[in-house]
Amino acid sequence: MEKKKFYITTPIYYPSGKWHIGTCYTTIICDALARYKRMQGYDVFYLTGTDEHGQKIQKVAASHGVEVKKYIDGVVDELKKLWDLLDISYDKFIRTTDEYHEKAVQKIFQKLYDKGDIYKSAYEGWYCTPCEAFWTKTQLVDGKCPDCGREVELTKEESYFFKLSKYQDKIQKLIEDDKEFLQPITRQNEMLNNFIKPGLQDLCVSRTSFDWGVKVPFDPKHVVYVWIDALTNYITALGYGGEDEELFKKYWPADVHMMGKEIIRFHSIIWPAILMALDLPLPKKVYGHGWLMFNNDKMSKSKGNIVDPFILCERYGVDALRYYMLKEVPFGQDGNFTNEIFLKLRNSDLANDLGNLVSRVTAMVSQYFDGVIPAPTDCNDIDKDLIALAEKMYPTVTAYMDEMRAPEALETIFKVIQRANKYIDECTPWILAKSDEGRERLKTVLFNLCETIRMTSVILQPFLTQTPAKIFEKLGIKEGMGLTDFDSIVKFGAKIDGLKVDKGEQLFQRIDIAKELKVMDEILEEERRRAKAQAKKENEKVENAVTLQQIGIEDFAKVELKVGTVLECKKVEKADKLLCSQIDVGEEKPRTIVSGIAKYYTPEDMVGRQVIVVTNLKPAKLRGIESQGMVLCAEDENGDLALITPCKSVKSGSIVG
Ligand code: ME8
Repeated sequence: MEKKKFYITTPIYYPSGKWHIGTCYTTIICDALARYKRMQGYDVFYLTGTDEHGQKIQKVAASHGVEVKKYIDGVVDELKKLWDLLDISYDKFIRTTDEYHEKAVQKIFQKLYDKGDIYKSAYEGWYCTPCEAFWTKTQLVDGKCPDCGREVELTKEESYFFKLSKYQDKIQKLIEDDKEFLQPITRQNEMLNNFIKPGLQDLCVSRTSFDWGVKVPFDPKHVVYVWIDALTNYITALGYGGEDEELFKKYWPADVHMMGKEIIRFHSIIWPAILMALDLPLPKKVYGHGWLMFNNDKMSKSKGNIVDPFILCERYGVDALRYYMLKEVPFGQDGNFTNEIFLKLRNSDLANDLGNLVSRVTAMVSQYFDGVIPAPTDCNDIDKDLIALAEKMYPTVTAYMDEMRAPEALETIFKVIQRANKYIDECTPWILAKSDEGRERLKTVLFNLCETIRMTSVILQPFLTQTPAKIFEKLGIKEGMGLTDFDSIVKFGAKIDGLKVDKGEQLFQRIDIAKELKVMDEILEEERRRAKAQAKKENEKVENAVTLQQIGIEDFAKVELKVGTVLECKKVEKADKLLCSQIDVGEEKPRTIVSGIAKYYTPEDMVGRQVIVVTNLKPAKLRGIESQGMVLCAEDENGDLALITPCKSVKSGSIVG
């Protein structure tokens, strides 16, 4: 039988390079869903990628003084490393600078133009560059972008327009009639009342004031509006508009477009209208999740929290981060992140509930049955209660995952884990082990516990990508035994007796929270220092880039360079790097010049040497000494420094040039 397909997408990411754990939220939730569906037997296609065109990215690259594509390549590599670190199981990564995508966007634009849904006019209005969004004056809030609150620019350009207004009724009907299309349900009124009912206006879909984008095929001084370029990725990635449309035929329409709530407008209004214009089926669901907040701030500039996913994963494990993200952001609402809640959740759920259960049970199997899981011998009411809960877990979690309620799904699983811990206390294995009769009963108890651990580990696989495999190893479960798939958790009581357990290491070490919070503060301090140094370096780069601009001879002639002879030299007190020299530059009196060369030259090295001096530099005070010029040096990229001297002795004051 042909497998049912499931096509799920994240938005394509701006290559901002500023990744924090909030930006990982969409990919992690999609990953859990994709893995869940794969385990259910669906043929899953999970798409993610990068949104690389537009004015914003062009400006960022220019500020780094780098060619745009080259700059983005580096950032995209970093993003892919991040997804690998987080075990994101995407099937395809699309870049909007991929040639096949650009060509397909041109085809789509042409098609809409030929159909009369795109027409040429002039645009006058407000543009928010950070959001790459157009606004009318009435939509602005206090004259600023209603989405991000930042400054907008008045823009006037000859532009192409998409007839969004033509689709007004159809879009309204879609949102009102198909209750499944836009989720969670609260978003429906938001879109209807704020955007659709007040009237959809035609959308400006081309720009001429910059050129980093897909060129309009029939008018190449225009580039396609970046949101049109970006939204179409969901079909071009499957080959739509290209030579091979097999994947498109197979997977379109998407089952779920997942995104943060700030971009629902684009996905639930503009995107369906484009698809309607292209006569293509609409996605089944557009889901706008809430944000991960840091002290009520969506952005990463949070005070006092580690938000760098690389650091968090390295120190506390990928699963701790995935668990937090999936558990702490409630269905469609915002979640909060603090170092403290993160550590507490890791301790309580992963180290105490799950980790302890596994280590207690494997230790008891080792101690009482030489490490071999015993077969059950009876089944009493306490057993039945545990078994019923474990068997209810899979259908309950599936129902929650169908509604994208990962927190409730995890809560269901952890209730079973907590129930198993309670079961140990109720059954008191350490007392049972003392009598022959008790040892018979103990066989059932330990079998039930191992089976509960196995079943919860099976269903945890889409959420935690590393821990379940470790648990299977501890239980002696190997691939190919049929004990790790969803079919094996429908009924309690798989054939695990006889397997040899291995207690091994703790899954999650308990963390001393007070101590660790201090360590986290130190890490943050170190990060701040590093960021400051990096920013300084970048600024210098930009400054250098400015000075490195070509200059005419008239500019060069403004600099007066002379040969000077060092008459005296001494160290500047309390300044490790500075030397103060008296240098004869052919004037009445020698000049006092302070130079940062003490690490490379001693005062004795300097005296008698000839150097090159910039003699018309404005005097500057260094450590209270007025320096009347600058001695020229060469410095390599390792910071090694050498004085520039004439290669034979010349008269002091000779002009250099
Ligand atoms: O919007 N909490 O890209 P993007 C939760 N290129 N999710 C967050 C978050 C937070 N604190 N911060 C960011 C774009 N995100 C466009 C999409 S699609 C055709 C074009 C989420 O890099 C955000 O909501 O700004 C979005 O889902 C994703 O990160 C990428 O955002």
